[in-house]
Parts: sequence; structure tokens; C-alpha cells
Amino acid sequence: MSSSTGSKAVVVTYPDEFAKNEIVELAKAAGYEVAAVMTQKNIIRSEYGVGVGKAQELQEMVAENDCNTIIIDETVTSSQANKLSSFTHTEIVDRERLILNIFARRAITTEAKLQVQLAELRYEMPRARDAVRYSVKGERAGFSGMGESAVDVKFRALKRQMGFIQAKLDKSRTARDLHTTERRKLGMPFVSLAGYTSSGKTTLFNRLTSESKEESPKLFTTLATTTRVVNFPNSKRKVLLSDTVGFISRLPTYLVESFKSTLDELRYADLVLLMVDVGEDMESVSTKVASCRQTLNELEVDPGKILLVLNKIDLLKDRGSLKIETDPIFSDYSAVKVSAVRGDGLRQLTNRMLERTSPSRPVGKTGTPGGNPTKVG
Ligand SMILES: Nc1nc2c(ncn2[C@@H]2O[C@H](COP(=O)(O)OP(=O)(O)OP(=O)(O)O)[C@@H](O)[C@H]2O)c(=O)[nH]1
Ligand SMILES: [Mg+2]
Repeated sequence: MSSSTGSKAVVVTYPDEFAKNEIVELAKAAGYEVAAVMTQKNIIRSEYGVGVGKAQELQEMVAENDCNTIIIDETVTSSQANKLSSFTHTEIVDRERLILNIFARRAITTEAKLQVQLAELRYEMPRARDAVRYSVKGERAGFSGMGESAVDVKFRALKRQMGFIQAKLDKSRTARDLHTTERRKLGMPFVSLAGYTSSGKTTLFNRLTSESKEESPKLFTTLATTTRVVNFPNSKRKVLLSDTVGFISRLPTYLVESFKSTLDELRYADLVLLMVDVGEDMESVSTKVASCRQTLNELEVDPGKILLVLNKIDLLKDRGSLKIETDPIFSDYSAVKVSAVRGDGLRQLTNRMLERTSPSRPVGKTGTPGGNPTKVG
């Protein structure tokens, strides 16, 4: 939504560096200028989402910095948002709304737009209930019957809209399934990129497929799926590679749900390349890997199909002793170290891709090549 472009915001987040940096990046990606950051240990517990003292502090910060938005790094109820909004005379945007705004700005393809619309409706559902309840309370004297039916009317309208969009999405999914089936008939294995937003998926995709899709340090650069053929210099075999939307921590389930037709590629892939940006501090790396694993789990991706791609090794000071190799969070996956920008490790990666998608590879119960945890090498 371009309405946030140039808006000045105060951000409320948790007192840790990872949360702080991430929400500031998200705010920027949505077009906000972040004027100040306030931290709070417990967000969403109280009436305003923050304590009364903090609400007053926020009011002052907003006035001092001439802001028109408060971004809260949590999901707040509409009642909390309304109260804080009246108290500070400022628009309130919560974490979900913020992510939805970024998605709405970035969605270019018809499918991505439909998925965003579906997510928007899912976001609206519980809030519509609250809003109607709020108005019903006010109407009680003599109009309660009308108020109750207002809830039904609103809900029916939302549900109808959701069904309508879902049907359109199902259609585009069927078209895609047919496409994939055709490709499989050609005997090409399917490899999908996955990973945290900004881990370098598109950069690697472009390198392996000679494409020129947008790469950027901004969060959620890619929202639509692109699939291209990868040719290997030392093999006649070809594989199909898909680049898609990135993950983020505390991603609401319904957003994952809404993007299911895009993310479903991951479930059907023969191999999933899970990209990890190892140029960051270990705490960020761990948080991001844990959140990716959770999302992949929600999407029912077989862990045996995952190959970790430790990217951005050019940013490491001492590449010989990559601590990550011995970190327990990686111990149950096999991994390859690369620099998608400089090209280090790409030969090794493509060899692994060939190996892991080889037709002679033993096929597990699920019909996918079984996992074979080995050390980084
Ligand atoms: N130093 C370094 N930077 C990299 C490397 N790979 C990617 N980048 C940078 O990381 C940023 C994000 O890269 P993208 O390829 O857009 O990341 P993505 O995973 O596709 O991100 P989303 O589409 O937002 O999910 C860009 O600024 C890239 O130039 C690498 O190997 N080394
Ligand atoms: Mg991308």
C-alpha cells in the first residue's frame, strides 16, 4: 500500500537486537521512515497493548518526532489498537498488518495478488467480529436484533469473498499442477529454494539459471514463484529450479496458508535447498534456521529432502573455521557452503543437486529420496 510511503513511525518492539533490527527493516520495506524505537518486555498484555506509562511515553515520542503511525511488533486486538489510537491520536499498525502491507506492495502476479487478498480477509475476520460486537453493545437499546444480524451479514460477506478468491486460486493451482506434470514427464527433477527473506535465494537462482530476477537487501523482494531449467556444465541432466517467497519469524499461520499454492512447490520438490545467511551473528542464524524449520514443518516438507545451503561465506572473516558446521542446529542436515554473489562452492552445490536428484538414488516410503545426513564438505 503506497499510503505508508514517507510516513513517519515510532516502533514498539522487544528489547533484543534481533527483534529490533527485523521490525525496523520490515517498517522500511513497507515504506515507513522509522523515527524512534521504544522497547517493551511484554507487549499485548494490557489494555493499550503496552502499559499506561508506556502509552504516555509513546504519545510524547509521537509528538516530538511528528509521527503519524505507531508500529507494534506483535498482533494486537482491535480493541487494544482502538484504545491506543484514541489515546495517541495516531494510526496503529501491528506486525501482521505491516507484513500484509509489504506483501500488498510487492505482489505483481495475479496469483500473488489473490493470495494477498485472501490473507487480508483472514486478517479482517476476527477484527470484524470485534468491530461489530463493539457497535452491537452501543445499539443494545431496542436494536440488538439488528446488531446480531449485522455480525452475520458481515461474516457471510467475508466468507463469500474468501470462497470466491479461493476458487480462483484453485484454478491457477490446477494449471500449475498440469504444468509440473508435463515437466515431470520430461523426466526433470524438481528443486525448490526455501529460506528466510534476504538469505540470497534469488541471487543463487539467477546464478544457476542465468536469470535476472530482482535481488535486494529489502525484505520480501520475491513474492511470486519463478521456475527455470538448470543446465550443468559436466552433465547432460537438467533439473527445474524454483525461487519463491521467503520466510520470516512469527509468520502468522494464515499467511502461510494464504501462500500455500505458492509454497506447495516445496512439498512436491524432489530436493529443497534451504538457504541460510551465515554472514550474520550466530544468534540471528539460529533464530532464522529455527523459524524456517518450523515453517517447512507446517508445510509438511519431508526433512529428508532438505539440503542446507550456507550462503554469504564471503562475509565470514575466517572461512576455515565456520563454527556453524559444528552447531547442533545443523547436525541433522547435510550442508554446502557457498557465496551466491562470488560463486564460491557452486560446483560442489551443483554436484550435490545432481547426486540428490539422481534417478538411481534409493526412493523412500514417501516417494522422495531419503535423507542422508552427512557433514558439511
Ligand atoms: N555478501 C553477500 N551478499 C549476498 C550473497 N548472496 C546474496 N547476497 C545479498 O543479499 C541480499 C538479498 O539477496 P536476495 O537474493 O534478494 O535474497 P532472497 O532470499 O531472494 O530474498 P527475498 O526475495 O526477500 O526472500 C542482496 O542484497 C544480495 O546481493 C552472498 O553470497 N554474499
Ligand atoms: Mg528473492
